[in-house]
Amino acid sequence: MKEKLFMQTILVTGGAGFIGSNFIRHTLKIRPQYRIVNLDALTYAGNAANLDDVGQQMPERYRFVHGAIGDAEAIEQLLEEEKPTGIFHFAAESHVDRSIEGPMAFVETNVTGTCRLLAACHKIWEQWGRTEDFRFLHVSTDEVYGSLGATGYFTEETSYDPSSPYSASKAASDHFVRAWQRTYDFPAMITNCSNNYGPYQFPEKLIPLMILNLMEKKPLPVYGDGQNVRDWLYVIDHCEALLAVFEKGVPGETYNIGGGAERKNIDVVHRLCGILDQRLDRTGSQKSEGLIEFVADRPGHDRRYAIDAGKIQQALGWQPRFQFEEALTKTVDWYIDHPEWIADVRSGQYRKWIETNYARR
Ligand code: NAD
Ligand code: TDX
Repeated sequence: MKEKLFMQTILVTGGAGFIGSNFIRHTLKIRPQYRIVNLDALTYAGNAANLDDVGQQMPERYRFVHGAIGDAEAIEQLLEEEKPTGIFHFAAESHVDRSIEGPMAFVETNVTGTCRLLAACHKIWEQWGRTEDFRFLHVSTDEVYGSLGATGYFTEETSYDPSSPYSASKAASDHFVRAWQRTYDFPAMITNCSNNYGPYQFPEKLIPLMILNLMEKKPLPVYGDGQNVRDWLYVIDHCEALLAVFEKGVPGETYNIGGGAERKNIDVVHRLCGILDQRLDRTGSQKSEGLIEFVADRPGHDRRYAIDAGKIQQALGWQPRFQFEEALTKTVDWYIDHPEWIADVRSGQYRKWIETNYARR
């Protein structure tokens, strides 16, 4: 992609969620050439307050638009109005356990929603005369590859073999993105990354759930035998990898992004107990390990994920900068330092904030 000397607008979908909000905050900090429009439907996982300070500090570089990726007409209108040079597509239903309880929302948002977004973007890109520098970056997951045994890594050539309704819906969305690229030459790229952790993550995912439960001295539910392995990626490393793909990646290509930090769930939980005990001065009988409870396993629970990130490292020069133990401690400290964020999320107050601040387009 050619370097541009003027300010460019990029469109982010799902920017009020965990990764999207970190992406917007970090990108505005390290890339002065970007202005960001954030389109988010504000589902239970969207918290517009995640970017409240950004909106106040740089209103000229950040715009929030309340809307859904499935609303093709609104998307087309927004594209015409903003003329973005690219799209980072984060918006999704993202939690595996919720997909087991209610799969249809995952089909509607991740599959149908992504297709409607693709169709709208493709239509407008054609109207613009197939702008050469336009890029559509689809943010996906390593869960599309299914489960690994004790050895081996996911590469970009690994066959798709999703286990949960969530991962099946993400796999379907990846196939549609590829179809739009191959059929219409639409300049799309796909990234498949491992488990992210960091600030602003909704406390339904393992790490923030355990941190909040530890702070509140609640039980720590570990599924099955706790021996499942995840490859942890600090969210800022992920954001920098996405920028590298957007700026230097090749349309039609897929890039795997991993943190190179494979850990068993039970080891992550023990580590969190250690960090929280140290931070909250819990010693002797106050120590947190006693809160660990092994509970029924997740149905279809993938045993191990591990990413081979060789392609993005060699082709685009991206490497993770953060070590797991150091970034995990940084993450715990962020939650300890943000009691209001936790109180709003725990009480549901963050939803009321949204209702009073934004009206649906
Ligand atoms: P999240 O659940 O925290 O946020 C999702 C955001 O999308 C929310 O702000 C929500 O309001 C918004 N959204 C949902 N439906 C929408 C719709 N129809 N239209 C517009 N906005 C909508 O998710 P996350 O953890 O930040 O994940 C972001 C993306 O990264 C997802 O596509 C997910 O599949 C992918 N991913 C996440 C991880 C991870 O560890 N969290 C790992 C790999 C891939
Ligand atoms: O309470 C829990 N106890 C537990 O043992 C929870 C919530 C999870 N787990 C286990 C299940 C997994 O082995 O911890 C591991 C991580 O679970 P999640 O945080 O739910 O993540 P995972 O299912 O691995 O999926 C995540 O990474 C890939 C994201 O939610 C996805 O959006 C992403 O695509």
